[in-house]
Order: sequence, then C-alpha cells, then structure tokens
Amino acid sequence: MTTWSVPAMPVEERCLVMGVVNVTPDSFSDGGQWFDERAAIRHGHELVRQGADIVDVGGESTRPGAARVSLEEELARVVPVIRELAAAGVTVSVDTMRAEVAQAAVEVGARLVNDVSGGLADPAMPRVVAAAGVPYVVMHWRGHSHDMDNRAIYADVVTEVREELAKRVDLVLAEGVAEEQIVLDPGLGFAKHAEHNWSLMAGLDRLAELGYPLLIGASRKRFLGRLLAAPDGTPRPFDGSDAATAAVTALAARAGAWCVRVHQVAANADAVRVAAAWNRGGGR
Ligand code: PMM
Repeated sequence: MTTWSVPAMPVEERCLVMGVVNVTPDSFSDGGQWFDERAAIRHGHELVRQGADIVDVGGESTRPGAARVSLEEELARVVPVIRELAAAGVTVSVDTMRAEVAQAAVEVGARLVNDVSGGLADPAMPRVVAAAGVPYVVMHWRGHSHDMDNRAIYADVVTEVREELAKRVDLVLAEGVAEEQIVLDPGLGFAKHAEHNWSLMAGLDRLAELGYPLLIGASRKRFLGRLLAAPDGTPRPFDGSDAATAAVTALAARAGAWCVRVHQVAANADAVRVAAAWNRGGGR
C-alpha cells in the first residue's frame, strides 16, 4: 500500500483517522455539542480512546452559508482546548483559515495546521506554517461559505481541482513551506455539488499524482444525506450517514488516502483497518 509519511505525525501502515472536535455553536454536522470547553476536551479524549490518531480542533463553522467569527472569538474557542489536549499527549491539529490562530495553536502544542482555504483566506498563513515547520493541509477552496455554492461550476472537476491545488502548492512552496509539510485535500462539499464530490473520489488517483499525501473529509456531508434520501426525496439527517461515511473511509483508504477526517471515530478506525488488510492482501 502507499506509505505516505508526514514528519511529526504518527507513522502507521494504514490510513490515519482524524477525529473532529468543532468548538462551535453552529457546525455543519455536530454544531453546539462541543461548544463548551470542558465538553470539547472530554470529547477529544474520547475520540483518541476510540482510535483517532489526530484530533482536529476548529472554532469556526464552514457550513454552507455560515458567517465568519471574529479572530478573538476563534482564539478563545480553540486555544484552551488545544493547550489541554496537547499537554495530555494528544496529537492535535488546528482547523483554521487564520494565520494568527495557527500561530497561537502551534505555540500551545498543535502539530498540524488544517487550512480549508489552502492559504487563500489569509495570505500570511503559509509563512506562519513554514516557520512552524508542521504539516500543512492545503484544501481546495474557492471562497467563503456564504457564497461557495455559487462557485461550484466545473467543466471537468478533477482536472480543475488538480490544477488549482497545484497552483496552491506552488504558492505555498514559494512562501517557504517545505514539500514534506504538504498534505492535499480535494475539499468535498466546498464549492462542490454531489456529483463533483463523487467524481473527485473516483479520481483520487489523479490527485495523488501531484505527489502529496491526501486527506479526505466526507464525514456526514450533505451529499451522503442526499444519496441516502428517503423515497420521497427527504435527505437522510447527518447522524444517519455514519455508516456511509465509514464506507467512504474504507474506499478512500483502499485508494491510498493518507488520512480521513471524521466525526464518529470508532467505525472509521475499523474501516481503515479493513482497508489496510485488504491492501496488504492485494500487495499494495
Ligand atoms: N470539512 C469541514 C471542516 N474542515 N478540513 C479538511 N481538511 N477537509 C474537509 O473536508 C473539512 C475540513 C466541514 O465539516 P464539519 O463542519 O462538518 O466538521
């Protein structure tokens, strides 16, 4: 199987599992549940017990249509949670588009920066990440949540996402980020309709040709709820798509993904083990 390794991350012979802790009142799929600091910290530990290799802490919702939070609010939400989880030995990533938040997070122990804008939202981000020397998730992104659905226009989504990611890579390298720090993410659901997400997953091999580890965030997204809609067309609620998320995880891990970002860790940790055994059986 593909053995991607990113410095300072757990090295495993399988796809890694990133568990999500959204410290927000309004996130897409688990909004409000971990908004309280103590609840967020407890949840982070619980995700590790369930098999998370990395805990991703975010303080700004990116759900379609969401408004931005202030810098001060975002810092107040994530820094105490990251500090405490990191001090307890948890491998923490910070999910942020702001360089100041990334900087503060790294100072209190975050070991990976997950930037859904791939450095587009805050031009200072790549330099902060370069100086910190931590892995950097560069996600495909075309604009903030309030109008991203209007930007979901593609003639050939896999080719365009690949080209746009390659441009982001060139830019962050020019800002001093090392190749070994970079992880790429197609950004499922971000300026993408359901058919775009499915094309991107079917085209993971072409994204992998860029030569960087891939992270996939399909967990509980709208396109899964639509796939599993009731006969009258009513989409399945978020928490009804966890089995579908685990199926995506197994397929992404089979295709060589480096990491999956998920809300429900236990089933996805099982899924990556199944995929690893499958890949070993197939000599990958
Ligand atoms: N999706 C969300 C938030 N952060 N980060 C990465 N790297 N990839 C993603 O697909 C991604 C992300 C939105 O999901 P949530 O608000 O339901 O957690």
